[in-house]
Amino acid sequence: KGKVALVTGASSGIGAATAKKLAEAGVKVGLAARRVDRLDALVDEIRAAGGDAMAIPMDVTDLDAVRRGVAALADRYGRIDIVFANAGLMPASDIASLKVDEWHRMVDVNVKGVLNTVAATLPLLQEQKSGHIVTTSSIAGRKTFAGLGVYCATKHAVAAFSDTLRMEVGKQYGIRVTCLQPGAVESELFEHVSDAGYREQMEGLKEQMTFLKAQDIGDAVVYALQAPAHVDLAEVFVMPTEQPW
Ligand code: NJP
Repeated sequence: KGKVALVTGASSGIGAATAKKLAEAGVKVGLAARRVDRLDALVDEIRAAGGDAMAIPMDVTDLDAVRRGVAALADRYGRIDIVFANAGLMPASDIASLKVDEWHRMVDVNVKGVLNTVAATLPLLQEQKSGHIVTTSSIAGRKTFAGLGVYCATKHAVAAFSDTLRMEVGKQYGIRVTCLQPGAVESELFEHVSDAGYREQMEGLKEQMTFLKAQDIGDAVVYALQAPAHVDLAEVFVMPTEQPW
């Protein structure tokens, strides 16, 4: 309660649901993404429910823009306690299809976006000697799946980076790092799949099992954040009960 959070990917899915959960818990939330209309609507929704939030229009691939967004949030609320580096995309395709532009986009958003978000916020947390960074990796950050070669590579990178960060900043600065690893969650993620075959295959998964709701991930994030200061839930792996892989 009374803490300040930056949430990237806040315009939909996991980021939006987590932002709402944080606001309900009394956290002031900076909502970061590119779709400003979505952010403004969420700010209104959070305020109408008695919470506090501000929109931070930014592209996580642009370090200067991320720095400006972080400065605006810190100016407004005086500090930042929670950083949820969550923005990501998953345009599935076979490697042999050579959708190189999509590969680069995934590396830019899923990996560089997380690095930029950490780079822009870490100095503040170090100065405060406190804070909690939550990154969104995936079950694809532990395993590999056909059609998701580059996505898996980006999410493995996020997991490796997060664990190293945890080791480096925990003792020295009292900063906790949690790497979130969701299974299948209802969101707009599949809408980025340009390959018709994989799009159909992924949409078909919804017939096979009950996906997690984005709010379920929000609850898991809040749970990790609320752990006592000496407890770091280093990895939070959240699966639909019916998910067989
Ligand atoms: O997907 P979606 P999720 N700069 O599409 C933002 C991971 N995950 O909530 O900029 C800034 O609803 C985009 O905002 P906008 C997944 O890999 C998911 O499921 O306005 N923001 C939107 O808010 C990802 O890391 C599942 O377009 C950018 C958000 O990202 C995270 O969960 C399973 C951006 C995407 O929201 C959230 O994804 C799993 C940019 N350049 C991991 N590009 C799952 N859903 O099943 C995109 O294991 N965004």
